[in-house]
Amino acid sequence: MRMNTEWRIACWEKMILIRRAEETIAGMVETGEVRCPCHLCIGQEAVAVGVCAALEATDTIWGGHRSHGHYLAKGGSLEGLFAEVLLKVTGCSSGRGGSMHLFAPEVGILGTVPIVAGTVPLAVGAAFAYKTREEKNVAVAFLGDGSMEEGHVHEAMNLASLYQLPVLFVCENNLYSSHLHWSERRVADNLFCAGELHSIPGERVDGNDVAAVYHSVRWAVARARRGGGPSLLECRTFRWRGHVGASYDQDVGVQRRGELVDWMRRDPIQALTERLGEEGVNDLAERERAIADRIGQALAEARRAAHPLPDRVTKFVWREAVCAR
Ligand SMILES: Cc1ncc(C[n+]2csc(CCOP(=O)(O)OP(=O)(O)O)c2C)c(N)n1
Ligand SMILES: [Mg+2]
Repeated sequence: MRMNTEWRIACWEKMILIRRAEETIAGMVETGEVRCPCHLCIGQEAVAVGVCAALEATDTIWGGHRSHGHYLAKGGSLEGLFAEVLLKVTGCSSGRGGSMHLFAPEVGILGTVPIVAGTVPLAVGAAFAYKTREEKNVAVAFLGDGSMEEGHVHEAMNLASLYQLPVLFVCENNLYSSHLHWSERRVADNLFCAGELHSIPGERVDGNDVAAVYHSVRWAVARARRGGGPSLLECRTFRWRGHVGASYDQDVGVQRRGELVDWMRRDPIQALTERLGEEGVNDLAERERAIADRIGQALAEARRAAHPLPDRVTKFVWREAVCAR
């Protein structure tokens, strides 16, 4: 698709949807209505939207603990997300998973998993299946900068490269793993080079620039689809909220290094809003109201839904044979 005004509006709407949906969830975390742990991606929306805009519907993604944005960007249902964080039966994981276990295989969301870096071998496995079955799909693993410190990432990367599997590793480098800045964990700021040992090309991109992310992913996905093997993309970005929950980290006594103000100035949505204004788009407020209405309706529907009945709560969690024992 051409990156014209229409394309930018579509991306802007997705990013607004993610941000407003997460702000809504943040409010519900604060009031105690949402009780499962929620890791918000506010500030990082351009990565999710830029990546998913470059994928076909049949391509698949794996997300981690901070994946509301990935889920919505790939086309997961808004009501399914709200219902899931409220642990209702209409949730995208039937209310058994909560915020960190989002599934919507019908739109290519094979799952979000809170095991740090779990997405990497899972996506490599999916890509192995695509190659074996001669399907043209590409699998995407979202991973955080902290995930790069898990040993199995390299095992999976090695295999992906050896078999030239159609997989893309999207590292969202928000500079922190929980409350540790990268410089407290690594000797060099070089994550995009992490695949070099495995001959996996790496690139660093401004993760707050949706067009830049899209552009890089298009290239990597096209390469993977024609049998060129895996790629690694490091997207530089920043989460505005704390590691988990609605606050800004202050509650756990951690002061990040004063970067927040700087990164808020680089708000990915504001940048796109300004660009669209320059292009003469003057109905963004109206579009934003329509998104707010959508959110209100989806949330009302999720609130009306039931929780799983206590005697059915293990359904969809274990294999039936295990449950029966
Ligand atoms: C294998 C494993 N180790 C530790 C944790 C606890 N944990 C949850 S999120 C997180 C930090 C992950 O940081 P990063 O990968 O940079 O993602 P971000 O939270 O910044 O999006 C940790 C250590 C976990 N869930 N899984
Ligand atoms: Mg991180």
